[in-house]
Amino acid sequence: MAMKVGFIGLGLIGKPMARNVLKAGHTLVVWNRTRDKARDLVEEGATAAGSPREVAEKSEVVLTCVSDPPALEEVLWGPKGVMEGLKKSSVLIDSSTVSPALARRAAAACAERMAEFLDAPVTGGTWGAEKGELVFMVGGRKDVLEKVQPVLAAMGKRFFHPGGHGAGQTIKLAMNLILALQVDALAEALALVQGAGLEGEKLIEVLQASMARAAVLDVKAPMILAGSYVPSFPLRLMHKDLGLALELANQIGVPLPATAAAREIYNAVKGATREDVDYAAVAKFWQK
Ligand code: NA7
Repeated sequence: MAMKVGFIGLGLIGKPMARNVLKAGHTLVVWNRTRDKARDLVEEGATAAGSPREVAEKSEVVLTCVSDPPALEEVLWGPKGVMEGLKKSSVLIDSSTVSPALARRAAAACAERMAEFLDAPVTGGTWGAEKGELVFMVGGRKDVLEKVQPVLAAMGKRFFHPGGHGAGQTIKLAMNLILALQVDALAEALALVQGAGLEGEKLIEVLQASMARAAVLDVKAPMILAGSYVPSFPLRLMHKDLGLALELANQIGVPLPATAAAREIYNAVKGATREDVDYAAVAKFWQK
């Protein structure tokens, strides 16, 4: 069933997601802060809106995928924001990674407008977004998730529903905490092995045949060994996610000591690196 879909935030993940919505036959209205990024989608059949409000006015389903909490607040509540135009019975789906508290605030604002909300962060990176094979973690009502399935199915292959509003974001922050620590641990172990005069590849070979085998090894170990960090998932966003995990942990009184230590390392590399790099660049902390 074709739906009227709006998409706000055409970044590394957002744009391929929006393109797949269009390819699946839905009507697509788009808005991006830097307008040029919408141009190719318009050539492919989307309509460019002048503001997030206009996107909302023209859509049954509004998707947002922006960098961080301030960016989401800006597109939802800023001047000409989504909340000014959101239609009754429409569904706002946020695929940015933000705090569960912000997700619940967005859900409450939608409810005031008789609209529905789902927090729906994703995993799978640009590769998964391009293939339409993202994995979604969805917080909100199950019947709303079912209602927007025709749209989500264009972008993803698996949909988990861990609970009510904010649950998707909670799971996403927990997952990214693990990825950040895994890559940090890999970088630290490589520093040990290389510092002892062995080739890093020797460690990777053994890891791949051991209990320590993990998917991040396939993608991130070659980056670290080559010292080449073209962003697939930028370090600035992983740094943001670690901050969000610690913020949540502080609110609910759960200690996350390893995450706190890792965030300091990501913070040091972020502060010392001018270009946009992948989070595997955390290894630069040990590379002199
Ligand atoms: P990108 O490629 O950094 O894209 C970020 C997007 O967010 C991009 O469209 C930005 O617009 C937009 N953005 C950032 N700040 C604002 C403000 N203040 N107002 C409006 N729009 C804004 O990120 P990804 O696509 O890789 O990731 C998106 C989310 O998914 C993020 O939460 C990840 O953690 C997961 P721009 O083009 O810069 O004008």
